[in-house]
Amino acid sequence: MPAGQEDGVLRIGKRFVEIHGRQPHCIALAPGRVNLIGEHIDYNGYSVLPIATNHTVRVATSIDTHANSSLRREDNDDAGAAAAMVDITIAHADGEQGGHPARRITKHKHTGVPLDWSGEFASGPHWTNYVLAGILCWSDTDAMSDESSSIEIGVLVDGDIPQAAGLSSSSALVVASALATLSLHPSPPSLTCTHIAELCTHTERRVGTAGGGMDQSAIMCCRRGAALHVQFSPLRVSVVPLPTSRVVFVVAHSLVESPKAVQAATHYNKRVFECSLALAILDEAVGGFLGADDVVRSTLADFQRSRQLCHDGCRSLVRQHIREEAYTKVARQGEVSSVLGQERLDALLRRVGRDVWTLNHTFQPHKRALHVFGEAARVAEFLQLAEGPQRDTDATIVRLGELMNASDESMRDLYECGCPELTALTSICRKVAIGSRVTGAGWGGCTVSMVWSGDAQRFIETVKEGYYEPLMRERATASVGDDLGRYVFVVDPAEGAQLHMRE
Ligand code: NG1
Ligand code: MG
Repeated sequence: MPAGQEDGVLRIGKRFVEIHGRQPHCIALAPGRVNLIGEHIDYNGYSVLPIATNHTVRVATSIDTHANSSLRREDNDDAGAAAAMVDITIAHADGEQGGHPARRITKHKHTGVPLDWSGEFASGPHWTNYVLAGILCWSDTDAMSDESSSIEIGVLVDGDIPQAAGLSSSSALVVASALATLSLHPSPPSLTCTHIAELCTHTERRVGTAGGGMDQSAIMCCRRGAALHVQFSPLRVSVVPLPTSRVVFVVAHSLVESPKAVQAATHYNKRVFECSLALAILDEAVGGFLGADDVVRSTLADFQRSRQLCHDGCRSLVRQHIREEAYTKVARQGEVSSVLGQERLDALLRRVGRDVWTLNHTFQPHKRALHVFGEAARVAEFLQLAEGPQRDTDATIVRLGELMNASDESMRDLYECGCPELTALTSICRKVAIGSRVTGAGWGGCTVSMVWSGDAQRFIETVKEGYYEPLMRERATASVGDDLGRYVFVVDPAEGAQLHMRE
């Protein structure tokens, strides 16, 4: 374990005892991730290319089961009746002052009635929702549903992944929480890293975003010094070498936070809906095969595969069949519910949430689908070059940079998930970088730039002078000073999540 991480493990172990009054049984570490290319295409079924960062979320847990008879009386439903319960206490090392208030969740088990956790997530965004989602990876297991015993789970979270920055602090929290409660699973050794990633992807949707599986896969399965090619349906991962003898990847935070769960209905989930709308229109154009369930389950990648088209062929179909002008909710020719039909619309809204319908009035399937097919083509080319015999040559590296820049432009212009600060930041980054783009969902957060190794320091200085210093002056904050290293840093591609069991 790298030295910094060892300290983190020791620290969380000590704090756990102070806060929960007992030793933790498990400590799990999960890294952040930076996506090099392939944005907003995982939920469309297309492969992506992330790396794990050196930041981690750490989750320590203790899990105790008590036979029913030893239950504390005051915790019971009706006085005297020994109802088995699940009792979860989640705390953060930063505490309330650090914006992470603790939370206790108790649930009574009732014979024959499965536990319903939806209310816990419906009470609004709370940082602990990600922890609960991670624990609930295993909610169908005996330990959670067995009515003959109560279960008490203590959780403590610590970590240093910047939040709401597109570096996946939320998924890291889900994955670390799932790993640290792995013993709730009846047969943990049978689980592979992709299996856990799939469970985590599924469970994180409880928090409210209809995400793809990139983050959880990267966080579980990444390997040191390399990128991870993540393919979907079925989920597969493979390690991709990077030209790291020649270039470094540098992250720079725009300092604009993008709280994805809070804005889901108007930002992220709306995009998921728009892509499904594009799929339904394309499907209609070629014969209308997709029923209500299929339109939820199928992706634009499935469409491409089933029609045996190349990416450009798909883009031509988009231009031919999906009108450029927005599709509106109101009844007129070509409006959304008549395109989808009520049944398919309802099925889609069950996936992305009704608020997507309530809070939005226009939808842009044309632009979104053009981004998706274009981005899928860029990932394919990036991968081919990164794995090809010429992978360390100047020409290849310059082309990888161009692909990153093109990805960024497409996110800004077609997917419309940028913001003015990100536009300013990437253009400053490109003064030195070979290529630079927004990483993660967008609307704020971080950029990732590919920089010649010898230029790393000049890159950092340029971004400091061109972006952070003017921003600090504008915000009347003294200076960037010691914080610079938290805003802009070279990523040394790290290993995926790890679990430490304690005696
Ligand atoms: P971030 O950057 O963590 O918000 C989200 C999704 C990914 C992917 C990217 C965009 C989750 C957990 N993560 O990531 O699946 O779609 O946006 O490429 O929903
Ligand atoms: Mg996230």
